[in-house]
This record gives sequence, C-alpha cells and structure tokens, in this order.
Amino acid sequence: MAKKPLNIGLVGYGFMGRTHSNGYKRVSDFFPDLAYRPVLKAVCGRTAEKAQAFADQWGYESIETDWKKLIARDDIDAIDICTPNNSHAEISIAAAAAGKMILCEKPLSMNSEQGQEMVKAVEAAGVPNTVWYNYRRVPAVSLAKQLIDEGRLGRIFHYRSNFLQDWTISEDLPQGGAALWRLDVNAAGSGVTGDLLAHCLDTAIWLNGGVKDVTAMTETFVKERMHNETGKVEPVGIDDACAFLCHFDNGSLGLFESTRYARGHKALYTFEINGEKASIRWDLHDLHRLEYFDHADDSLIRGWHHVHCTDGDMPYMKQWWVPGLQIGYEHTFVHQVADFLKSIETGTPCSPTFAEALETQQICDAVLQSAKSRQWVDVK
Ligand code: SOE
Repeated sequence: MAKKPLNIGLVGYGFMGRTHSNGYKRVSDFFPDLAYRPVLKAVCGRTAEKAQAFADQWGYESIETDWKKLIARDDIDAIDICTPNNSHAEISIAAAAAGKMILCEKPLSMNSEQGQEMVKAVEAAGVPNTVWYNYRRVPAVSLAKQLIDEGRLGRIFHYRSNFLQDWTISEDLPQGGAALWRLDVNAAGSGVTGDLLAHCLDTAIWLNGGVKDVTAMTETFVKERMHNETGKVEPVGIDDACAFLCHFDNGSLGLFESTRYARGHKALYTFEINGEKASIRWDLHDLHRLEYFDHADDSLIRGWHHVHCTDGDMPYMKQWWVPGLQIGYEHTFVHQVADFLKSIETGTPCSPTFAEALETQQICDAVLQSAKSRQWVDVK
C-alpha cells in the first residue's frame, strides 16, 4: 500500500537535528507497516551555507533561513524544533497557529509559564504534538514500564535516579553560541536541571507517577566564563549540579542527582526502583540490559537477573535484528518517529505530549525555586 507522505520542516541542525533526521530516514525501512512516511522537505538555519551543507548531507530537499517562512510553507506538515530552549515557545506557538504538527526537542520550554502558553497554543489549534524525551523508548526502559504496570514490583517505596557528566569541568570552556548554548542561562533557562534532570523526571513520571513536592540544592562551580557571543567574561547563570529529594503522589520517595562535574562519567543516566515484591535498575551505559530482582524467586537462586532486551517479544525489538543482537541510542529516536506516525494514523496522542512535558517543567521549576529558597516546595 502506498504510504502517505508527512513533510518535515526541521528548525536547527545541531546534534539533535542529526538524531531526529536519522529517525525520519530509518523509520520506514524498519517499521514498514506504518501508513505515513516522513519526507525530509526542508531544513532551516540562520546561515544558508551551513543549512545547505546539512541538507546535502542528510538529504533535505530545500532550505530556509527564516523559520517564519518555513512555517508559512504549504508543503510542510510538521515542524521539528531542534533550536536552543529560548526559541521553543515562539516557534511552537507560531507553528500551532499555522496548523502544523509539532515535534519539539526537550525540555519543552525555559519555564512552566512559557510551557503553559505552548500547551494552550497546541490545544487551541488541535495539532498533534510531542516532546523528544527519547529515553522512554529504549527497549529496556519500555520493558520497565511494562513490568511496573503489570504490578510485578508491588507497592513502590523508592525511586533513585542520576544523570552524571563531566564535560564542563574546564574553566576555559566558554559559554554561549553553537554547541555551548547549554551553558548560557539566557539560551538554556537552566543548567543540568532542565537539560539532564528533565530526562530523569520524564522517565520517573512515566514509570512512577506525579511528584508532589521537592527539596533541592544546586551549585555553580565555575562562576564566570567567557561568552562566545559578546567576547567578554560574564557570570554563569546556570546550575552546574543539582540534587533533590521528593515525594511522589503514590507515597514513594525520590532521590535525584545530576552534575556535569562527575569526572569520568560521560552520560551516566541510571535509575533504580525498589518495590515491595521486586526491584529494577537500568543504566544508559549498558542500555540494552534491565536488571531485575524478584523476591518471589526460589531463595537458592534468588538474585539480580540481567535481562538482555533483544528478543522479539521485548518492546520495539521485533522491528530490528535477531535475538541477541542489540540496538543503541539512535534507535530511540527512530522509535519516537514511529510512535508519532502511528499516533497520527490512529488519532491518539504521542506521549509525552506538550501537556505531559509541562509536568516535567513544573517539577524543574519547583526544584530551582527550592534550591533558591532552601525550603520544600509544592509542585502544583
Ligand atoms: C547534554 O550533554 C546532552 O546532550 C543533553 O542535552 C541530551 O538531552 C542528553 O540526552 C545527552 O546529553
């Protein structure tokens, strides 16, 4: 059956522009039953030469240098936003008003007030929308969701999660501009809270439900950095590290930590969940494995199982290779594209929607507020 084209207009062509483009390019080969097929219609960036080079490399049919023109085009169905966080709201709201579907890179926004405006815009326009929290779509993480929903863990007591990196330790690293906008508070909104803890929170809400209240501390270890756009040494406004405690709505306790100053750790995203009957843990550096401890096992062989998530009955895996052969980081984006295309086909939301991602944003805001006030803060 001929597939219906879904014309993509990508705004921004950095690291995330590449991960998403790879998702669009691979999805029809590996998910052949989908009714829609993404078409790489246009990529938009401020510098024409760079946008053209990206278009040539990845196979986009055309370029734009003004996102407003991209949104105004009749031959674009969906806008994919891969720009720094400070432009997500403006582009999303304009794209929704133009009736375009929207796929927005995480975090949803700079803060929850902006996020609320974005939710209002997509809901008023009735356009399909999703936020790229890709780690939900690692097969082992999706399997964790399945096990929890089946009740295998029983009552949950603890949720523990870390996202540790070490790439900003050098004081000589500038802030601002291409690739380093994540260090500039005016472009990013926050540091590790919005960039890394947002991932931990998205997964946590998905697996363990909403968060009631938080108490947090943040630290900025390097207080001043040269700014690439002004050429001047300027104060650093982001959080370099953040740790917080929380209560989940289901009564369990949460413990979260993120830093870019954990020497030796590049992207150590982990979570562990302890339930009455069983526990699970997962580690991005070993992403195809889910560790599972079941107290109901015979006591002589009771212990942590290392489940290699490659069999065809594991989430997403029947689309890929044969049992035993694993997939990686880039496939999570292919999965998100597949789920988005399926959601259009079936008329159902593609989670996390803007409204769901707003919940993550609200917790991030509460975390930052708590760190400032040194008080517990209610999330809603
Ligand atoms: C930061 O280093 C970063 O690239 C995040 O922005 C991504 O969201 C995360 O997946 C990996 O780390």
